Amino acid sequence: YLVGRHALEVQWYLLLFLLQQRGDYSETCTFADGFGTYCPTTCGVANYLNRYKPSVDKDLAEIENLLENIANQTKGAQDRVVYMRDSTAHAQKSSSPDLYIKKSSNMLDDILRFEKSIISQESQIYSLQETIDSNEKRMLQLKQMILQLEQKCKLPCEDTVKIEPITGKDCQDVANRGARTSGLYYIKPLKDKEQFLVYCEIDNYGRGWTVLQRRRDGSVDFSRPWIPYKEGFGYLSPDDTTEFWLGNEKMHLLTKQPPVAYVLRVELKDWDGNKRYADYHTFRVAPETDQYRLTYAFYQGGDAGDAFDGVDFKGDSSDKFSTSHNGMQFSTSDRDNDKYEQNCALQDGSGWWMNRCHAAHLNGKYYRGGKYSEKDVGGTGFDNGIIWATWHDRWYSLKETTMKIIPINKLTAGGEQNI
Ligand SMILES: [Ca+2]
Repeated sequence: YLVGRHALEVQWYLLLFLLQQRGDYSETCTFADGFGTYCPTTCGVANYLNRYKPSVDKDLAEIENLLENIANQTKGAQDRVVYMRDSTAHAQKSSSPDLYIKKSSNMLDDILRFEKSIISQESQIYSLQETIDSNEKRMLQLKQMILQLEQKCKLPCEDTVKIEPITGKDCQDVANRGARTSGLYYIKPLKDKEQFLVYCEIDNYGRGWTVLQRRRDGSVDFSRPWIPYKEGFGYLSPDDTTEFWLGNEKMHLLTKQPPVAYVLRVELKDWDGNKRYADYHTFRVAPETDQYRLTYAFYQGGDAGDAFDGVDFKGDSSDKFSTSHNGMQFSTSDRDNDKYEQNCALQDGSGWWMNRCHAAHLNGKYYRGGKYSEKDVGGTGFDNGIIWATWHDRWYSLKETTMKIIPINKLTAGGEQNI
């Protein structure tokens, strides 16, 4: 704006100067013909110059000033332009506009991100809605099941286990009274106060075995203290599919009945399906006051060997004498009646007629596959499997065992001795 104004002023002064320079009249000069009528002579020009020189000089000086001024202004303007250009470039490079661009692009990014998260949340909401729907369906099904169960519960209670109606003082007595099928029976030994349930194995020859112990699959924990071993534990089943210990007290009541003497048959099955047995004549379990001591008259036979008589284990102090079982009291982790400085039943996690400790151990820990090692025992070095050491060695745990009794006079009934 300033520059423009000064430029106009300059033009105006130049015009004035030119008009003033025009001199048609001079007092000191004479006209020359050759110069033309309307053109001043050199003298006229000189006069004209002399006359107007001071004011022209002045004007020129003024103009010079003005020009200088303008030049200054122009320089200032140029400087300003340069400054503005530089500052614009600078601003574009680093400062505020960039910041705003950044800010706005950040905002765009944010918007994009929000859009994305909205979309993903929408799909989450959708899948959650589906879950809710399926849960509602399930709840509906459960409610229906509850209703059905409630209706069932309103029905009178029924015993789903079939218990045979015939009873006796043992399973042979039950068989003698006409029972022909194996299953669950109540028996009441002589001098017993109340009857109890047993599994009776009744064969085609009319023999009735009363089953005292059953191992089949390791489903029952045989690591139990004195009271459970006294009263019995595990499960009786009408189809002989479950594991149990009938109980020391019941064994005592059964085997003390005069004048009957019982044979104990131990039946064993290994992991290859081989079966063996061992019979013991006049098997008895003493009363609790004598710690349910085991006694028998002699080993009556069988192909499993007489492990109750102990085995000489080479390589350690366990010999035949200290691993025999006849005459041993019953021991559990909480009642040490063994012949060992320490507690065999505690070490082996079982209850048994422990000596120091055993060659037969039918209440031992259940090891699948048979062979086990000191490592499996947990580094204690104590053989704690289901052992019958006259057949498989003590680092082999048997798959199935049965302990059952029958009156001696019935053992050979039907001419069939082995099962
Ligand atoms: Ca001891």
